[in-house]
Amino acid sequence: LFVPKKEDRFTFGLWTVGNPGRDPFGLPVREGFTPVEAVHMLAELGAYGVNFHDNDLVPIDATPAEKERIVREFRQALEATGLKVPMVTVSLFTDPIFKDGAFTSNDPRVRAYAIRKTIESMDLGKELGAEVFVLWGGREGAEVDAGKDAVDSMKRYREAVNYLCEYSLSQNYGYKFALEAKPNEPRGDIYLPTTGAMLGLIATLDHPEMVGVNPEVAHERMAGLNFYHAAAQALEAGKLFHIDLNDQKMGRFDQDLRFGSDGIKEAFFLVKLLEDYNYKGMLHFDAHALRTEDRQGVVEFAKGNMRTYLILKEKVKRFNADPDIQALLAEINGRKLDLPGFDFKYSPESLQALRGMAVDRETIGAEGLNYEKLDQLTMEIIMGVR
Ligand code: GCO
Ligand code: MN
Ligand code: MN
Ligand code: MN
Repeated sequence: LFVPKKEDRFTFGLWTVGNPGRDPFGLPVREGFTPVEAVHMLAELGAYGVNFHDNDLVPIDATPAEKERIVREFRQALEATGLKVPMVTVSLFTDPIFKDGAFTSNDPRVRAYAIRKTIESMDLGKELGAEVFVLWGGREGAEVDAGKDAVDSMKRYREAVNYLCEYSLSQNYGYKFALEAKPNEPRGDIYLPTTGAMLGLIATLDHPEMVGVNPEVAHERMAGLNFYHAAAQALEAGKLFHIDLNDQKMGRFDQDLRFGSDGIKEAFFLVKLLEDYNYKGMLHFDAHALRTEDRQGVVEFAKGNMRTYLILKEKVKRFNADPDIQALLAEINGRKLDLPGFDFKYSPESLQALRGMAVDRETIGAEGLNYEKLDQLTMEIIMGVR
């Protein structure tokens, strides 16, 4: 029970299980899993794939011969285990050249280098079969607004994404780009801080159909937002190309906690959204094992993410099949209330019906909605007594 299978489409970043437990205050506490070790460990646990930033696999200063050897050994591990690489991304934040941004840097040399580094990552990703390319603008932001014009930054960001779309088209790569928002960390303020902001930008691109979002639980919660709502908006817009699952306490530093380990109720509604609406993309865990853990703890962490998803999926089934809950929902949501001549679509006739409609404000305003009971029943499902 709750044992992950390939069909569950669970993926992890090389940077997640590879994390040696370094933080801004402390040194590494363990050996992170190398790319080849990560592939074997994750395959054994039943994951579907691994994703990476260019430099999680190939160091930024690798020679062509080193790169060739690293990619060959990685590919052999993939072939031996059947693990896939569904998504690739690019580090535009680690190297000092990106200290004031990549696509939004004031320095055109940095912007050009960032685009070149990204297209080289796209090439690498294609070699390994990736279909989604994530762009997380970790350094695209500012602490000193006097130094960077936020309007220019939007124009530069758009220009870069347009360039990348054209490149993908020119090479017949067929990539879907997924833009990942985050409000802050590592910058004081990151541009395009929320999934909603990304959706707004996408509509202004040359090829909006090629670009969607990669929302992350922790990032919306850092901004004090409801992640389930953000993901729902993206899904409804046909833009949920990828998703970063993890967990986070509101108002804290970027925690990257194991999925479902903090906000279990929101995690439940997220899983319900993804399952009820048949999300077909990857279920990617962008989380890190706690710094208290050794390598065995990292394995437990990886298992725990997937297990929690599968448990919540089972809870969603229970919720959807619960007769008391369904009866309540039918009462709350499913009442057939006829509004003669009016159907929420504008026409002169519907307008006339709307104007003439009798509305009993006081009766409607006084109706109880039974949400207390519904919410308690939901909690009892989650807590495991229903
Ligand atoms: C973070 C981000 C990153 C990105 C990754 C993919 O908070 O550090 O979530 O982990 O997801 O860089 O582009
Ligand atoms: Mn994150
Ligand atoms: Mn993080
Ligand atoms: Mn992420």
